[in-house]
Order: sequence, then structure tokens, then C-alpha cells
Amino acid sequence: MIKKVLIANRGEIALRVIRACREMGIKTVAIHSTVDSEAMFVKMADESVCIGPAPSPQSYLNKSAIISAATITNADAVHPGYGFLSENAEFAEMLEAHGIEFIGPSPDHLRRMGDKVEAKRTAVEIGIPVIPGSDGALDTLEEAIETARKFGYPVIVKAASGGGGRGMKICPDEKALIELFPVAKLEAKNAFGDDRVYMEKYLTNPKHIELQVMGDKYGNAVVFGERDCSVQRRHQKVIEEAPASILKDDERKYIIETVRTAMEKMKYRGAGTIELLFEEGQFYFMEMNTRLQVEHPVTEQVYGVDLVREQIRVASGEKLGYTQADVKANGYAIECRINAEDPETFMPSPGLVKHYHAPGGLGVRVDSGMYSGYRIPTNYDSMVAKLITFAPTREKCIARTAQALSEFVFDGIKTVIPLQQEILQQKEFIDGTYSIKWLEKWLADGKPGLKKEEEKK
Ligand code: MV4
Repeated sequence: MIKKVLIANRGEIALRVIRACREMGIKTVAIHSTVDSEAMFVKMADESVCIGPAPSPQSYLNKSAIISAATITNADAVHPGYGFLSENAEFAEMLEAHGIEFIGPSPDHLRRMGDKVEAKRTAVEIGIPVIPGSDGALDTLEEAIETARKFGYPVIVKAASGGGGRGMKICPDEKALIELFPVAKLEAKNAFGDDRVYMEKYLTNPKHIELQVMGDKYGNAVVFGERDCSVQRRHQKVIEEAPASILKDDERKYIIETVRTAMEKMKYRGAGTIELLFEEGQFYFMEMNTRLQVEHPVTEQVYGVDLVREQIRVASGEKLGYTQADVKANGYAIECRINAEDPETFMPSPGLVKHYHAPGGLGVRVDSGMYSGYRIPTNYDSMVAKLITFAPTREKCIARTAQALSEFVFDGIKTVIPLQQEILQQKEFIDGTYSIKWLEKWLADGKPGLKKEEEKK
């Protein structure tokens, strides 16, 4: 069993991992940059090592500095959290070479899923439905035009090294494709040093549904249901929920069994997420994320599982503590990502939080490294807390979320809480029909349907 874990991350996820380790009797080492020395995760770890200055490339992305810190503190494993080095195959290989366990998938799986053309090829091989499109990368405009004629417009051109919304071009017709195909290739070359692009039929109004998977070193895999992550703006999720309220029982059963079988076929190890688009009753593979995700707590609350504990257990070589028959959903959970941003302009709002108060009560969980007197640094992303609420019904869960949001105090900074309070009152959110397009369109239209508006009339 792993005895000491170095956490190669910061903020709430570092804290999340420290808490799981503590419960398991595992010692923890925090690494941090100079601007994070007063952060909660540093205070909560058994030991800490300052590994570099504020810019991530010199600290949280500095592979050799992190491995040195693991070596001098005698850590036998590294948990990468999300973002930073969590999906970096080279980092996983370096750790392996130093005899340190990477708490995550194999380097081969990290590399394969990082290449979106390879990921899609793998999805086909293991039986996950994919979006109709090109067979691998497209070299020439002529090939692209021929492919688009076969599947029909609109089409989307995606960078093989992209992902998460980076390096995509939507082409409504052939004229647009002729114009945008070379641009897509050039931008991919400049952004990723890889000009390979591929094409798919563009789905115009889908939902983003993702499945939580977990595999062990013995080829066993389970799926902890799905999440609906369609409330997003510029590829940043704002509210996530589990289960996805619009799925019918047979749709859910089918996709869970398809993905579970697929994970066993590829012998996937560790936590992962299969991202799907869902439109008109059909699921389509989009990408696989080879890490624990920000929104994992909604799954934990609905399935009563500690996903970080399971990650550590399977990395230690233990068998999964669950079979698919043990996995039962209970109630509903909603997560709000509280970002330190202006709720109207989305401009970052870092600074000193003079006074902080978190909500509480039945069915309320707050994952955050915030405390009164903490100064949010400007160098990293703006998420300062995650509110996770859970209740027996979705209706009760929405009411609980609204109440909990109203209890938060962040004195000195702006947060997106007012926006989330408004979203909770919208018809599309309440009935669960919102698609990936909904939030941006509602904002662009000046937030129609707000109660305030109706009172004025
Ligand atoms: C798509 C799509 C429609 N059709 N692919 C965005 C992130 C990256 N994982 C792929 N993305 C999309 N791929 C086809 N064939 C629409 C999106 C997309 C999207 C997906 C999920 C959540 C939000 C999104 C926002 C814009 C576009």
C-alpha cells in the first residue's frame, strides 16, 4: 500500500486529495509556488516543499522539480489532481522511471487519449458510438470536401492535438470549408506543433453527457453513472449535475454497459471520463479525459463513493472495491463552480477575501481552500470554491442549491454566484432540457425570462 503521497496540484483539489489520504492513514506532501505559501492545502499537508515561483511552468508544471520534491520527502506516489500534469504521459513515465507511482492511467492510455484522432479510433475499436466523420486525419482540402459531401453540412474540423474546445472550426457549407480548412490546419500547427485535423458531422443542439469510469490493474471496470455538464460558457462548465435528468432508464442502462465493456476491453486503469454528445436519443463519443475531473463530487454524492480513495487503492494494486452490481444511484446532486469573476463581464476578480462564510446544513458540501483573510493570487484559474448539494429529488436539490448560494459570503471579491442564482430560476434549467448552446444564447439575448423582468411589465 502507498504510504506517502505527494500532491502535484494546488487549491481545492489538493485539499480534496489530502483529506482522502488522511482518512486512509497515508502521509501527505504538498508542493507549492511562492505565492501559495499561505494557501490552505499547504497548511493541511503533513509536509510541504516550495518548488518555484508563481508562473506554472516554473512550479506546478515543473516535472523535475516535482520529482525532486518527491524524492527528498520519500513519497512513494504522486497524485496529479486535474489540469497541470494530470494527463502528461511524459511525467507519468518519468515517475515510473524513478520508482514513484503515478496515481492515474498508464502513459500509453494518457498518450492515446491525448491524440483525438487516436482516441476516436480507439473508441470505434472498443465499441463506443462515434460521430460520423473522416476516417482519421485529413491531409488535403480535396479530401475534406469529399468527406463533407459524404456526410452533409454542417461539419466541424477539429485539431488532433486539440480538445476541450481548442482548435475547432464549424463549417456550415462548402464555401466555409474551403476558407476555414487551411486556417484550421495553420492554427493547429501554431498552437500544438501538429497540423493534423479531422472532420465530423456538426451536431447543432446536443447535450454534454459524461460517464465516470474507474478501472483497476486486473482489467475490471465500473461506471459510476453520468453527469450532465451542458451549462457552460466558452467551454467552461458553470453548473453540473448527476444523474442527467433527461435520460430514459433504457438509454442510461445502454450507455453505461457499452462504456463499461469498452473500458474492460482497453484495460483502462484509474479514474477517467468518457465525454459524449447526446442528441435525439443518440450518444456519440467526443473525447476521453484521463484524470479525475472538477465535477467528480456530484458522482460521489449520488453513488456514495470516494473516487480519490478508489484512485489510490487501484494505484496501490488493489482490486476495485465495486462491481457494476454494487453501483446504485441515490438522489440528485448539483455542483456550482464558484469563480472569482464579475458575474456580468466575467472579468477575473482576484484579491483579498476579508471575510468568508460558507453555507452548511443537510445535503450541502463545499470543497474549497478559502478562508477569511486569504488573498487569491492572480496567477491561476479563478475557481475559489465548489458548492455541491444533494437531495432525494431534483426539485429539492435545486431549492437547496439556491438556499446554499444565498448563504455564501466572499467579502472583498466578486463571484459568479448571482449568475448561478439566476440560472437556477430559468425554465430550461428547471425542466432539464438545456443544451450546450443554452447559457451563451441566454446571455447574448440579455437573460430573458428573469423574474425581475417580469415584475417590471
Ligand atoms: C462537437 C460539437 C458538435 N458536433 N462535435 C467542444 C469541446 C470538445 N470536446 C468538442 N466540442 C464540441 N464538439 C461535433 N461533431 C460541439 C462541441 C461543443 C461543445 C461540446 C460540449 C460542451 C460544450 C460545447 C460548446 C461548443 C461546442
